[in-house]
Amino acid sequence: MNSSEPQLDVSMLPLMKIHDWFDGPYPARVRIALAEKGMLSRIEFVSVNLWKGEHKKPEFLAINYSGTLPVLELNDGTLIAECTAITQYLDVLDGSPILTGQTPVEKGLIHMMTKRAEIEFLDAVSVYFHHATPGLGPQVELSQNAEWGGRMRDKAVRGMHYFDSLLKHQSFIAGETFSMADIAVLGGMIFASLVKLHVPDECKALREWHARMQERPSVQEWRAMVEHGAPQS
Ligand code: GTS
Repeated sequence: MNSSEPQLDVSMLPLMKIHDWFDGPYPARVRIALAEKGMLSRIEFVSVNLWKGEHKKPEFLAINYSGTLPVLELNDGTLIAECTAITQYLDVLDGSPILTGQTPVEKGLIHMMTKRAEIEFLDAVSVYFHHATPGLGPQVELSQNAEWGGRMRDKAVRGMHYFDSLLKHQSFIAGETFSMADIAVLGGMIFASLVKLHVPDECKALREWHARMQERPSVQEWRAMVEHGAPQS
């Protein structure tokens, strides 16, 4: 947003709901985006317990056909799933800071790199978790394919090398500005850490970027929410 444009008074926004699970890597993406925008106070979090398989129950599938978290619920009942779509919605509500790009080129590059972060890294770690580890447990993981999960683990490690190669020449994942694409790779790093998938020592640029990301107030706010622990249910 240009400094000449009026800033949105976030406190005037109606309350919105986010259906998510407090320490999930995908939920982290939206929580970090909300913290970047100073919008956490406008959100009521509704817990969907992944470990109990609540996201696969008919009541939740009516909210999100894909049976995944997070989902944004607006006051009028509109439901927006998919981290990218939610971030895009929040960005249009309040352009400070912009996370999805200002110019057509920035928007295109950020969208591309976010998708790449998902395909090459975050989603691959997720498939590894669900298929080649106990995942969410036998009550939830009803059809596993360990061989495919193992291949996705290898893909995720290749993805880490790819992002490392980019970060040798630029400050952020989609160029010189922090964006939704950085948050998507952060989601991958959060998931990798949960499943103990080590970032290769030689990926120095990726490690340096990750350390820099930990200094952002939004990431610290997210971490504090996680450390606060699971909500009572
Ligand atoms: N493409 C979706 C998005 O971007 O929102 C993926 C969402 C997703 O996979 N969310 C995870 C989920 O619901 C949440 S978490 O694992 O990060 O906590 N996983 C449950 C499952 O059974 O796949």
